[in-house]
Amino acid sequence: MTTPFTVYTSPSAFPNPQRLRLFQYEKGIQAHINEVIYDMAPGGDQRKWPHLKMNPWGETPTMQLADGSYMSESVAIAMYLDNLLEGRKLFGESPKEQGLISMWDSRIWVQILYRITTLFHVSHQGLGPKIELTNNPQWGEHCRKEALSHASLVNQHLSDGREWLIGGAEPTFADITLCTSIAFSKFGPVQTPLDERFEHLHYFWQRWQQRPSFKLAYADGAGLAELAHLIK
Ligand SMILES: N[C@@H](CCC(=O)N[C@@H](CS)C(=O)NCC(=O)O)C(=O)O
Repeated sequence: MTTPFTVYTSPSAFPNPQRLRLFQYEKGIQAHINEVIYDMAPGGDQRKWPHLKMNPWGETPTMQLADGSYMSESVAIAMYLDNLLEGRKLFGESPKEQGLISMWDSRIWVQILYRITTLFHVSHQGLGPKIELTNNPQWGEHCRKEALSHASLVNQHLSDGREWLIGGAEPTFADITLCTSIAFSKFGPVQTPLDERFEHLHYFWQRWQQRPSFKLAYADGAGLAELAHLIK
């Protein structure tokens, strides 16, 4: 069977591609997608000209559509596939659900995930000398504090007993962004494990680990010892 979409992507330790990967398993559309996994570090495949021709931003994930055109940005790709393909709508059914999911997703992406990835990039040389150009540990510490203070607000929001950010029985795309933020908060040089700091983020992280989508999406272990049992 030919798959209509090719996604140029990363190992699961990289949080933005991982948002898309967890989305595809949660929605059950993995049969439509052919993944090409890059050597991001130290290889830097995403910064070489064949990839830059597809996405001048030099980032993953980048998706090729059946008509040969390209789309990038995790949210844009996931939203497109959510609207196009059968299955549960992870960006919401009603206008209110869609608004709330977008609200939580923006908060978590801007104030937690982007902060943590910036901490990673400016505090270390994690992607290697071909790519990491800026070293600014003080900025990294500022980002760590911001991520923690916003994670505290999310923890408070989850303290009313709800399982997922907008309530309901199943996770939405905003929950996916939060899940990948927690995973990356534990990664290598970041070492700010949000689930160890915040009780309700701990239960949220445990809840995700029970889901078949999580087990498939993190099947390479994401470089985390606690997920090594998922490696086949
Ligand atoms: N806003 C983009 C961010 C994509 C992004 O930052 N991807 C990272 C992996 S998490 C990447 O490709 N980094 C490699 C690099 O910048 O060279 C999205 O949501 O997809």
